[in-house]
Amino acid sequence: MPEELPLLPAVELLRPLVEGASSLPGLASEQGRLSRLVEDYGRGVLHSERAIVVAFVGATGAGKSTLLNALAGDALAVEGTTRPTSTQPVVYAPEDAVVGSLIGPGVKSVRYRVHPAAPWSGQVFVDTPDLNSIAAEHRERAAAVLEQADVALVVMHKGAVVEATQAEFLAGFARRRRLLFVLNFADQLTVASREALKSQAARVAASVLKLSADEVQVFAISASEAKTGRDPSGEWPRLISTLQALGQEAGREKVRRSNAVGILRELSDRLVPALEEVDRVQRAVEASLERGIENTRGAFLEDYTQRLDSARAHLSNEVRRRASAHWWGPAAAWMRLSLLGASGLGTAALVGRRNLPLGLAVAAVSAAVDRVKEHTLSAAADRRVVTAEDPALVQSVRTAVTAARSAAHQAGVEASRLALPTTEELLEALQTVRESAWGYTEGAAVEQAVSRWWRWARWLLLPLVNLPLGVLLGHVAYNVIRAYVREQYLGIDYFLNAGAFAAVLSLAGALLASLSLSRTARQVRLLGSQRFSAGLAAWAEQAKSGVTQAFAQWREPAERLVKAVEPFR
Ligand SMILES: Nc1nc2c(ncn2[C@@H]2O[C@H](COP(=O)(O)OP(=O)(O)OP(=O)(O)O)[C@@H](O)[C@H]2O)c(=O)[nH]1
Ligand SMILES: [Mg+2]
Repeated sequence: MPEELPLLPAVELLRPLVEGASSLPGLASEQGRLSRLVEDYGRGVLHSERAIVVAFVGATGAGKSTLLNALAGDALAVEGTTRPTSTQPVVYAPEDAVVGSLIGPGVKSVRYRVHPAAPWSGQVFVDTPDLNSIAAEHRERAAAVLEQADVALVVMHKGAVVEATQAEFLAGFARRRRLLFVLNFADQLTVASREALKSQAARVAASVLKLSADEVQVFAISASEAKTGRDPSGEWPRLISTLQALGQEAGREKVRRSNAVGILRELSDRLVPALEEVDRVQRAVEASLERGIENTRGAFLEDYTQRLDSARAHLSNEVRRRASAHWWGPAAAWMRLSLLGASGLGTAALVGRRNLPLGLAVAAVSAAVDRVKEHTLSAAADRRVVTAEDPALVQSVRTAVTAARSAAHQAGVEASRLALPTTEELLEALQTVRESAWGYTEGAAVEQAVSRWWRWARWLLLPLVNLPLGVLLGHVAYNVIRAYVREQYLGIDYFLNAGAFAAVLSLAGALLASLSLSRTARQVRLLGSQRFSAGLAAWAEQAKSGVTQAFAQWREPAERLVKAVEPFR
């Protein structure tokens, strides 16, 4: 039973992921290479039925063209004694084979007729010149053609095994492609020197190309002798059967699959360090933003506490007003007033004893003044707490943003990539936090603190204030009844006196209640600061999470790609 192999991911899935991933820092310069890898992958996966593409690679004069001819059983390529003989890649393809992107500028294409009797005909052969012997500007082209081969036959002359210029290219090729090594000129070698050269070649190939020893197969043959049917080393049939196995359907599939897996591994090898690099950048940017924001947080909280302090009078008014709504009895009316309003009404009561209309006038004026004052206080508080902007704070936000930007810049990343918040955005969000904290302070915080006060005041303060008033009321009632019974007349002065006394008593009660509320007003400010502090924390979190999200989005394609490749590692 053959082992179940994981399904290769579709190239349509890989392509956008690779495109997305190539924006990672560290991969920008590899963009071209990465997209070539994907195209290469696509060719292998999509066209696994196509004839295998075999590239002949090696030093000039090693016998590449001769070996090609020997395999195809025909004089396809030009062999020569002049060096170099081949100067451009030539693609030899059977008449019905699809060659597609193999052919391009600087590449010659030749169609050939398949000889059924030939050792290994029917493949697409690419005869390449020695990379050393062609002009530098054509090397790229030759390398690009080679990159598209499924298998490379590395042909070695007696002495030269793998040359430096070839080695670099072949090392890259070997990571994802099948390589076969051919030691040519076996007709000129003794058995001993053949074996010595073969093992030397295997050693060098393994170390230079980073291959394991069992991946390096070296065949000692003579290409020129093979053309005439001779086989001085006896290794020709083994080479042919190895090649034939590659060319058959199962072999082709195996080659293409392992090539595709090689590409996936190479992709992942490039992405993993790039992702680590992004992690490093992310840590640096986030740490810098975090530091900057932490610094501003302390300053903003202190500033807000000061703002609340400056709105102290307004908040005390609010507390008194809310408390008076719970209260019952005549003191409630006084509590609604500020000290100024209360003393105005107190005066009115005293004046009223002598001159009622004047007293009423004083009361009306002081109530009106109190209203206006309250309104002014409230507007001033709004302005001081919410609107006023402190240049030092604006600067501290700007510093935080600039530091994060320069951290990104130092890591070689365009700050616009990272959704770093701007100073204006941060200040705007802060303003919202301030507004909502102020709304809470004026409303719910007052309500909450007053309820707490009312919990004890209703049992202690309320009876204390209302008891003397009750006694006075009882006394007046008693006098009225007694006067009625005795048929005496109680003058208006008596009632005015009693009324004034009641007013003074309730005023005293209201003052007592107001005094007991001073702790409550402090509590309101504390609750307000706490709310602002919580809002600030959320603000900081949001600023940071924007950056974290941007990084996550940036990394996503690369991460998905690495994950898709995981089963093939
Ligand atoms: N004695 C001997 N001569 C060989 C053998 N293989 C090739 N030759 C000769 O070596 C010379 C060079 O062979 P080519 O096939 O042209 O070499 P190449 O690798 O294609 O060289 P370039 O095209 O220049 O890169 C030719 O004269 C061949 O006849 C062999 O196995 N034994
Ligand atoms: Mg040649």
